[in-house]
Amino acid sequence: MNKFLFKVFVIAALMISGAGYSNAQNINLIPYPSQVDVLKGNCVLYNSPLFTNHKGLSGLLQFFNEEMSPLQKNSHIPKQLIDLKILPSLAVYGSYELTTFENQVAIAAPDSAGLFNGLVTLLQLYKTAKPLNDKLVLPHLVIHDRPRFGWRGFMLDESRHFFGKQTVKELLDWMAFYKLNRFHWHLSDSQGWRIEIKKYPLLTSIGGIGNFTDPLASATYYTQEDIREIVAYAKERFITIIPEIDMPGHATAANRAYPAFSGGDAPGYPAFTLDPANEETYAYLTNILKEIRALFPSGIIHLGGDEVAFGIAAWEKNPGVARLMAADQMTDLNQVEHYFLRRMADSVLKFSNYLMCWDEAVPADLPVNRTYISWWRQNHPESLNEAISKGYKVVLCPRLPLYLDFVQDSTHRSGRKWEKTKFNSYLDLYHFPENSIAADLSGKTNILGLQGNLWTETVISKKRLQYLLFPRMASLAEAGWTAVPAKNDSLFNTRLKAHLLLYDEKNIYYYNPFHPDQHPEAVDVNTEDQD
Ligand code: TNX
Repeated sequence: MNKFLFKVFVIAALMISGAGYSNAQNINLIPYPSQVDVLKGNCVLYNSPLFTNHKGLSGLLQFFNEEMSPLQKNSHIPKQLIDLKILPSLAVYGSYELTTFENQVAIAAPDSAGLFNGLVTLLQLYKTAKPLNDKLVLPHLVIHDRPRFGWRGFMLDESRHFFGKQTVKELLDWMAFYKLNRFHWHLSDSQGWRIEIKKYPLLTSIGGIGNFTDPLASATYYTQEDIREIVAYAKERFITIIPEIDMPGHATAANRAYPAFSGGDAPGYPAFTLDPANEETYAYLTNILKEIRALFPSGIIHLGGDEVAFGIAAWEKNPGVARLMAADQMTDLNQVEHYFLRRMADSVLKFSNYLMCWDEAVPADLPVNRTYISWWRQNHPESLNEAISKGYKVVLCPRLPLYLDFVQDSTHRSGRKWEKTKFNSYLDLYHFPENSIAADLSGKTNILGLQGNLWTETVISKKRLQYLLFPRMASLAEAGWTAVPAKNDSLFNTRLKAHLLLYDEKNIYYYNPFHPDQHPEAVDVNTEDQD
């Protein structure tokens, strides 16, 4: 071996042993950072909240300190000073550098999102380290980190079942803990309308009644005050909320409240759509969305647009639709569906920066620069390709492997499977998008990122909600953040085992892939014989 090769060999060996050392030293970070250098020596810190002398940055510490306070058994131990620096030279939004040394910690980032991400990394180091007499001994570390995708999302359906403020806040905490930064909130569907609209109070008093398993359950919904509180809570955690008001399908609950705007009944789908031929429908929906816009600073409104086909047969019997088609020379109902979406886009984009739709809307020719597409139909790859080639920005959330209402093991009896056998294991999520047709697209700028979606037809209890989400939220996090070369099943498993202990501490009812019997499947609804 010549000298040069020998050097390369030694450096490679050092790097590999460095990675091994990281794990041995409990660097149980999820998502794993781009680069972790473990240097000689330790960093000894107090097991206590942080403070900074930068007045403008102290708000960033709130999440960290709230998470730390239950761990602090002794109230006399001093707060720990942290050195936070904004360094605009570090280019990627959300990236950071974290150094732990002697008894100090420093985080530098180009923006406050990056500082927050660095603090979350520190929080994970704290939580997975063993305190010794109120002190934490961490290795001397230098971490350079940057996200793979800008959009690292999670969607919760609160129409099918309603979970409420406390649960949503807990989920936002976990999202922040895992550097997930987009919360897509499915607030309306056929089974219930969940957000107060002042101009149309029946949407909640009547539309809020019922859920997927009990159509007579008393009305549940968020008041506008609740929404503001949750939006502020999310903001402290650097999470942007994208509200969804599903239209023109999945609208039965809204139509129960205001039947004048219903598109009519289709077999098996009563009052499923909104009426595309009634001019007043557009004014009504625009008024609703104006109130929504005022509540959500994200400036992105998701209009749904999915599965309209389920209820579209009703439009065949609607004389208004026939007139509309004749007047606009439309030849099929699909064109009417697209006309509806374009009309809504026109009015929404007057007051909202962006709109978002499920991928059925790709052929509708919505404004490309101001529409984001959620690609969910993994069985329609052509829809993703069409979205990309038309220039839409896309969030990847294909059912396989990103739907969290799908079961995570072949033996599970409750939840969805695809074609009776396919399900979404925690490793299937972990390997996204490399294991999908989106693999080649992931470097493209059109891909905003990815998102896991929890539909809640089969989820009534918090126990089951947790069972479906944990540990798959950890997989989702690493899929969204960690660059491919740093993804590794066995190292992920090691780190995940340390995170399962954190779930135990918080009494989370999770699926343990290493000991499936630890928590038997949480079953609210047995779906064994259904699709
Ligand atoms: C399809 S995903 C739906 C939802 C269901 C989900 C169940 C999407 C845009 N529409 O309405 O809840 O499947 O997996």
